[in-house]
Amino acid sequence: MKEFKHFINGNFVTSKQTFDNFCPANGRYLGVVYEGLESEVDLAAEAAHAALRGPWGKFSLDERVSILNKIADEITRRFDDFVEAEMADTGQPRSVMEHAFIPRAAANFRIFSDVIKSVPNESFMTDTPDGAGALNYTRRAPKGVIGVICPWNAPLLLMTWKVAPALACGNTVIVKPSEETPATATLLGEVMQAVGLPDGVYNVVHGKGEKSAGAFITAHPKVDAITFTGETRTGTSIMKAAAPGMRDVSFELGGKNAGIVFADCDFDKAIDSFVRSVFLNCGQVCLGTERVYVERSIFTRFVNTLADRARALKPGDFNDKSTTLGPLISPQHKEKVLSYYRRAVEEGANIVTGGDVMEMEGEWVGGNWVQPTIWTGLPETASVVQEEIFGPCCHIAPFDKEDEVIEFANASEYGLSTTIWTSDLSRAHRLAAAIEVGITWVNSWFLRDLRTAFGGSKQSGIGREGGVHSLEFYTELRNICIKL
Ligand code: NAD
Ligand code: 6OD
Repeated sequence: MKEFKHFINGNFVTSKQTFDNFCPANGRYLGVVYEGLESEVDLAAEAAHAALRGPWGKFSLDERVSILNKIADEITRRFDDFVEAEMADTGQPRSVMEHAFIPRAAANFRIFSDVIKSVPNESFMTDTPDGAGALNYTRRAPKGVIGVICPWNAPLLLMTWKVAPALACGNTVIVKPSEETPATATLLGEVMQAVGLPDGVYNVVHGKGEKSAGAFITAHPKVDAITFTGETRTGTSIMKAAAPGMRDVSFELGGKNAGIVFADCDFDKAIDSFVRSVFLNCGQVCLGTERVYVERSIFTRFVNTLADRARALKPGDFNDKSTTLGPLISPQHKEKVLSYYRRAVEEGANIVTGGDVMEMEGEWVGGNWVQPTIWTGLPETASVVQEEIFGPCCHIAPFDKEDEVIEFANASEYGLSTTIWTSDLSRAHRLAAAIEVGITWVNSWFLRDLRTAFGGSKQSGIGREGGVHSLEFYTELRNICIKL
């Protein structure tokens, strides 16, 4: 039996309470997870605090850069272990793990080692009445102990997207992986031991949210700032928990992203891209497209072609390289997605394809499978068009005018990302300026340059991470004024 232990102060440790971990693709028991409560969070906070004043606090920039690169190397060396662990935890296909999610973890450490090495600090020469002047310059100091609260949908990618810049800037971290996906954060503890990261710099406390490790970390007075990826509702609770002590927060939250397809686009490339943006990771991608708007002249062709491609997706064995569809993360999430499938019918949707559970065979019967689903015919006010479902589904609506589709895209409380398909570059620029999101992709989707600002507008987030933007959150900028 596998045990998912906490990693505190450089050691793997257990605690009294436990919960079980299951594979979402087949319901197989994966092992026992130790649940961290107040005492484990206290130990991790003490260790993380002490490490700031210990050897880690004295690491030179070069030493930090060197250890970040060693972490990336060690993740790459243990690539297969990470792939296996994350496949079992999420049930998602090997191809997604091997080509996207696991390589990104190593890339996250490399990019922030580059950023921290090359970022300049500002300086000003200031005039003074005596004519001698003054020199102002800035230094970046680590913020301290960072609480890192993670979701389950791309566990290692999203966790290292926060841990790498936090360490690059000289902070220490207490990570709480999602209770659904404890494996890769634990494995990363082994990586940290192997590369010789000082004790207490990287800590993992497993557990749940309310009345568990999540709430105890975010409320802990020794946690100086909190970075969180997850649901907007959870973000609201965490913001309240962060208020005492005026702790800073960085949030990557939910989305209800619009995709916009003009008749002049490269149709085949657009379809390929929407197969990914709607169904990748079984639709459990915050950047995924759940609202698609298609110019009326190609609407029927687009709907039928995407539906054919949805029906051709191959669910099942995540180890099989030809598998293209994974399961939902949990029975609870499956029930949530199916409740939207039922609601779509109640709200008057036309079901183009899907709309039900996926009948599976053999060992996969025990997994959380639902059909890839496409609806048309709903009004923009329908809850299925307004609320984040986080499943393999989308609603497709026709549009006639550019202004009209901008209005549709912006009629959302969320503002994470959009994908626009057109060969008219002027139009692409106009739409990109008008749509209220943090990230716009034109003729592409989820094409990442890790130096760019990543984050959401409206209820999709607070702050930006990526490249130098991560330093805004993970460091405290100090100004020094020297009278000459
Ligand atoms: P979630 O909010 O349910 O849980 C995320 C984490 O928060 C988990 O570790 C959970 O245990 C913890 N948590 C829950 N309640 C807490 C509390 N009161 N205090 C402290 N911690 C608490 O999210 P999820 O279901 O794991 O992830 C899916 C959501 O994440 C979707 O809404 C998706 O859009 C969003 N997401 C956003 C981005 C982005 O970049 N904007 C990226 C990935 C996922
Ligand atoms: O690519 C990233 O940096 C990122 N944060 C992706 C988020 C994916 C959400 O599911």
